[in-house]
Amino acid sequence: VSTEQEKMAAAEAAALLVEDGMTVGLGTGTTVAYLLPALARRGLDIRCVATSDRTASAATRLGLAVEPFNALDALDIAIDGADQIAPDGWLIKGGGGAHTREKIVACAAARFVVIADSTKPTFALQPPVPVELLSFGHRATLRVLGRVTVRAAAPHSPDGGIIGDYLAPFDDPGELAAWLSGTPGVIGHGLFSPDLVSVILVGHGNQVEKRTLRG
Ligand code: A5P
Repeated sequence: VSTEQEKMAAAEAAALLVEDGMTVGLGTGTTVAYLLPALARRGLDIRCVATSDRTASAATRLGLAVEPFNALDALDIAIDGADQIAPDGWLIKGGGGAHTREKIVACAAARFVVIADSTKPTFALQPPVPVELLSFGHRATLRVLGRVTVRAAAPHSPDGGIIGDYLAPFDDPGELAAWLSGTPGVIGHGLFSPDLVSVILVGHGNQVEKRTLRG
């Protein structure tokens, strides 16, 4: 069974958690790419918001109703991928640079569901940790942060922030998350706390492992 099949299996399991009438946050990435058709096939009456233009266009093409997030102040469920998943539920996200929007959407959702293939769980999170910096004074922010590289391919987020990757090794994701969040000029970072996460669905071969962190 390939990684792609594992992604698809996790995404299809997540699509089954969505019910008629729900407001749904759609994540970004190659795993979410399998979620969108699975959700569209269910033919539910749902209202969606998207964490990226890429997801918004793909969802719209499939017939899902995507609204600007400013039209809603809370979501019933959000479903998204992850780059790394620690045993205690800490995540690293933002490989695709959409982590600031992804965290806002995850936080707005009553249930945040993570979907992944079996390469994503890890014993301990490792750098890089994606960051988004305010453009104003970003060289000074970079100096404070120390080991951050600015992405060459897609240095800016759709909100104009500078996307980079924090590269220094760390032991405690909570401590690093608090320090990054407390540093002026840092708009967002890709460390997602277990407090945000409801369910983690990981494809393992033909099976989907479900871990429930909260109901
Ligand atoms: C996008 O910014 C990321 O947070 C993705 O959700 C994450 O990188 C997982 O992506 P894949 O599903 O493509 O692995």
